[in-house]
Amino acid sequence: MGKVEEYLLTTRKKKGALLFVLIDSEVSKLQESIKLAQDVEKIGAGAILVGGSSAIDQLEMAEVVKNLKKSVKIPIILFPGNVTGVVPAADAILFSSLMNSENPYYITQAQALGAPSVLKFGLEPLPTAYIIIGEGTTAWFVGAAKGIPFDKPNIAAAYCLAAQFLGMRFVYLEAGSGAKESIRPEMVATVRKLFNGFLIIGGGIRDAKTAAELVKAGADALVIGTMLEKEKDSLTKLSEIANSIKNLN
Ligand code: 1GP
Repeated sequence: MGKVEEYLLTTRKKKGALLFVLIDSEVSKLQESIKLAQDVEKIGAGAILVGGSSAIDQLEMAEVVKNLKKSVKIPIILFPGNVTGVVPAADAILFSSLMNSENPYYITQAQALGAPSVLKFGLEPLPTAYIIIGEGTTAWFVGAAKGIPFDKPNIAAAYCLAAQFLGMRFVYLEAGSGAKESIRPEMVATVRKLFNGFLIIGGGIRDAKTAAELVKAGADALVIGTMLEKEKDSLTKLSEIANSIKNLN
């Protein structure tokens, strides 16, 4: 097990569920991204994810990652939507297979194309099953996903069990960036009963109540992106979310 994985598991055990903040290098300018990372670190974010399903500018992303790495102590974890999302200087990468894609490119081919760069850059691969819930988001469209309906927790649980049997230690249940609806706590609870690994939940999480419900249901980490880009007083809201999930389990 690598350093980042050990840090995530230890932090989860000692301090409760983690908050991951997603920075899209194409949405925010470099200085804004650095400031955001520093602010969210102060609030208690456990890691910064860099990526997004439409990220195409590899040079820009490499520059953002390099600078973020110098600016904060929490791990910088790549969250690539394609091989272009594999850049140097990060601590780790969500080395993901989009389990419910209908296009094999997103299940194994992009992974094969990106793996040599992961090795070359010395990135810690976190073996992750990426599973898209619902429809209509960029991740759903770009990844050609057969979105699992929000009200079908057993289907999600079956995918997570399959991921576990395949040796993946992380699952990321994704409603999609800016999703109107976030993953439901019922789905998280159903998955939690079967999946023993690290469970990441993201997409459409904007408030403390939802965050607390998801953690109570069994999430190990929540990903917040759009709320920080779009809402006023977003850092205050992030603090509320951080407080709401403290000491929950
Ligand atoms: C997207 O799950 C992440 O990949 C974050 O979603 O932008 O809706 O917070 P939001």
